[in-house]
Amino acid sequence: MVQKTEQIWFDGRFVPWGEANVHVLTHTLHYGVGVFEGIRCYRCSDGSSAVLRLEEHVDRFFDSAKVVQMEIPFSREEISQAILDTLRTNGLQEGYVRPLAFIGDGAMGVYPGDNPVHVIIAVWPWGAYLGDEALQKGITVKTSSFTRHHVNVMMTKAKVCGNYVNSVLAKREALADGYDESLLLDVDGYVAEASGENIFIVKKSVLKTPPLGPVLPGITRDCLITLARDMGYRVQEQRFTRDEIYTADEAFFCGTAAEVTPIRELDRRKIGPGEAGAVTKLLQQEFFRVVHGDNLKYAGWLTHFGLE
Ligand code: PPE
Repeated sequence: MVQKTEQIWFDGRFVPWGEANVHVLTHTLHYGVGVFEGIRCYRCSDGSSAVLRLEEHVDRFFDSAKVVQMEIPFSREEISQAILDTLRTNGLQEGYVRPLAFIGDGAMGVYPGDNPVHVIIAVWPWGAYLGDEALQKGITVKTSSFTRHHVNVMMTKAKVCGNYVNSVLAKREALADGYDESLLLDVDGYVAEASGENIFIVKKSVLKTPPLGPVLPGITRDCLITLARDMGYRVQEQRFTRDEIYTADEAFFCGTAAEVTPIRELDRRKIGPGEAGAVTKLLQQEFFRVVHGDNLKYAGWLTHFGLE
């Protein structure tokens, strides 16, 4: 169960958590055209709190809306401010932020007509997405029987609600079969991403991640490419196949919710020695240092805010 906070920002006003409701004929509920973001805020070691890469998340939110032709009735600045206000109002020092834009009720039928676009921002405490042990020891993964979207079936660069039906199918299948997470291949059979994470592999100290074809342009992915290169590793954005993961030295997933999660097993084959890899652990450590404000080189990735 999600851990409730007090207030949800709803079209420019704060509404108590329990009263942030919509009509059952909300267009997005029926047809899936809505866009959302997932953002983390961290408690820094100096006692302040900071949102990680706020500007990039807000930009992607507006880009996603543009792709599906939704007009968000607020400016980027207003949404950024509202995110900080929602964290402050709820006194949340560390947690997750979920902005969502959706098409309200009015016309029914696929064509949304002039139905209003609403925006909500909810925040809640959210620990390790796949469990604390996952961050330490790594997870088991199954290649999904579901294929990731073709780039011309869904708009894969946009974080659209409806795109996630594919993720839910894959995740349910993986959990039902006793794995922690699913790995989806693209329509050509190459590795794409997980249900809610991007993937990297490491072989002989070279990192590889699939290029931005059918995968979400992950902001954590971008952080890690930068960090890895700055740490002196070669990083290739290149297609690879599932058997390259079987024989990689290391593999890991990354995302806002999942942070940096090692993969210890794919399809019952151990990756390397079957535990979190050395490069993965170094990157994970560096990522956590950065998000907690302990590496000033990346201070620009953090938007600090004070609690009321
Ligand atoms: N791929 C997918 C499909 C995806 O959903 C995410 C984020 C990523 C990659 C990584 O993107 P980024 O967060 O910008 O690094 N998934 C979000 C939703 C997870 C959920 O279960 O809800 C997230 O991590 O916030």
